[in-house]
Amino acid sequence: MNILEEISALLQKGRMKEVSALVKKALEEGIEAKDILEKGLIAGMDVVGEKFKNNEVYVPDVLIAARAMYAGLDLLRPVLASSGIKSAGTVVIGTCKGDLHDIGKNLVKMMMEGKGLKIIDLGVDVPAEEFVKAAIENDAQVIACSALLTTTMGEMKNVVDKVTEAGIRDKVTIMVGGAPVNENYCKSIGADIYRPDAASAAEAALAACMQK
Ligand code: B1M
Repeated sequence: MNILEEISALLQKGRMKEVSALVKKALEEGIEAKDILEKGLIAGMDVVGEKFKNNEVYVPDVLIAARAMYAGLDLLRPVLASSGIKSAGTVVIGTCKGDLHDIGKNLVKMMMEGKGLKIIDLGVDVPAEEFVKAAIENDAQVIACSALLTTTMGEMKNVVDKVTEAGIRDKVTIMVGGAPVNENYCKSIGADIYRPDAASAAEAALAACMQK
């Protein structure tokens, strides 16, 4: 097993300290930060995402793996920034106005980061206007809205309307998700993508960024 495969394997087990040490070692050995990111950290997070989708691992496993990913990312970030490597795309994410549930949203965010996307996390209780403002300011390709309450998913329609009003509808893909949301709802409000879980949401966001 080479060092990048080792990083991937340790990340999958959530071994934060070892991931951090091996990322440092890989940098010292002159391995490119981009390769450490893609073939080590992202590759490991992809496996975790797939297992999570198939119910082979659960929320705590993903959170622990994500913590290991962040430990590695912290070391790579300055190197990636100075080498001018661009992220795969930008996603504005948040939980809709009135809604304080953020565990699922954070999982989606972590999986997206694991795909090499830049994430602007607006947190919880986010009104439609804030999604649109952040998308414009950050030149985002995707707005990702999470809702866990039937009483707050309506804000997703407002996001679609505000994006249209702002004249950026053709520039931004609107993704929706969360327990009460489904494909029919997504279509009925004119959003673009519904995904039921964090791993498939991250895959779809990456694909959407590539198309824009
Ligand atoms: Co609340 N809560 N809660 N709650 N809570 C639910 C959602 C509920 C179903 C419980 C129940 O009644 N059985 C119910 C909603 C009913 C409804 O509207 N249909 C409910 C309620 C009613 C409430 C309050 C109103 C309770 C009260 O005060 N009377 C209140 C509302 C507060 C508010 O938001 N304004 C409330 C409060 C809370 C806590 C604060 C205590 C806490 C949240 C803590 C936090 O998030 N920081 C909480 C919790 C933990 C839950 C349950 C138990 C768990 C939710 C969760 O985190 N699941 C939930 C019941 C349940 O689901 N069993 C419940 C794990 C998480 C990984 O799943 O978020 O679905 P989920 O995310 C998944 C997918 O949905 C998807 O990917 C994730 C991972 O694969 N996904 C996306 C999520 N967002 C996505 C976005 C995407 C794509 C995929 O693209 C953009």
